[in-house]
Amino acid sequence: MRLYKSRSEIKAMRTAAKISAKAHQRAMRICRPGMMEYQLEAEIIHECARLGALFQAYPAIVGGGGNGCVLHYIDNRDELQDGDLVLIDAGCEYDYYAADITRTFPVNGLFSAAQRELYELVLAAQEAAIAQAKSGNHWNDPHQAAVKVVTKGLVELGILKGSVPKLIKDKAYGKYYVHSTGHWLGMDVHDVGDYKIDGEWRQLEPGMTLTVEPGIYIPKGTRGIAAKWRNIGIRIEDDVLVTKDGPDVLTKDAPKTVEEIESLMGKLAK
Ligand SMILES: [Mn+2]
Repeated sequence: MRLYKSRSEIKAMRTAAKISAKAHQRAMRICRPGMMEYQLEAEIIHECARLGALFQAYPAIVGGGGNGCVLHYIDNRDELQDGDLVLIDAGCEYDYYAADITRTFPVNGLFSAAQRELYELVLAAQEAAIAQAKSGNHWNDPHQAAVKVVTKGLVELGILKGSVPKLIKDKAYGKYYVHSTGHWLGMDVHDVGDYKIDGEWRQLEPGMTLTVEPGIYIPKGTRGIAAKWRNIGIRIEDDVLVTKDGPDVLTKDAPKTVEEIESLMGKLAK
């Protein structure tokens, strides 16, 4: 029952998504080097509460620099450094329904060349994955689409070496892409429902809602790659409703292109 959302459930999820997207916008607008991670968390909570969502769906993750590589980092107690990215995974609950959004953006408002290259790779992977979140496809199709884009991109950037099909087969991307691409979303942030039926990936059907959230994580001590790639954790996560007309991105109000982010943060002409 919880896997197939009714019209009123979708309405609540849309509201949770819209409020959470506004909270991410607020964090981007306010972020400055020298702020503390918990101060951005406070801005997220403030904006959600201001818009009528008094509860977060889960503890917010606000990780600057290498903290963005720690998957369930909720300490949120470090200072945000000039030149680093910050990863925020936060969403509110509205009428008992959850939103779950991740955005990654530069603390100072401007991506470095290396950050931008990796960011645009994750974004391309996410867009490819979202395009596969459609009725009739299987649960794992978005993940496979993301893996393909990430692997090809990491080879082009010189971070992985070898043939793309072989690297995919060997799961070589797994060194940097350390989780899967999503989960069911609803009353719980990781909602109930089977991902496989009789050992086969389940088919996506209208009314199902899932997250699409590829990421690339390159911690400080990573060996064998150029220094410019290190200390970078990037994840981009949206909430998608499967409809008969294709994927409906409920969280599209949270900026995610480089231009949208730099413009909102005041580094590009409006
Ligand atoms: Mn998630």
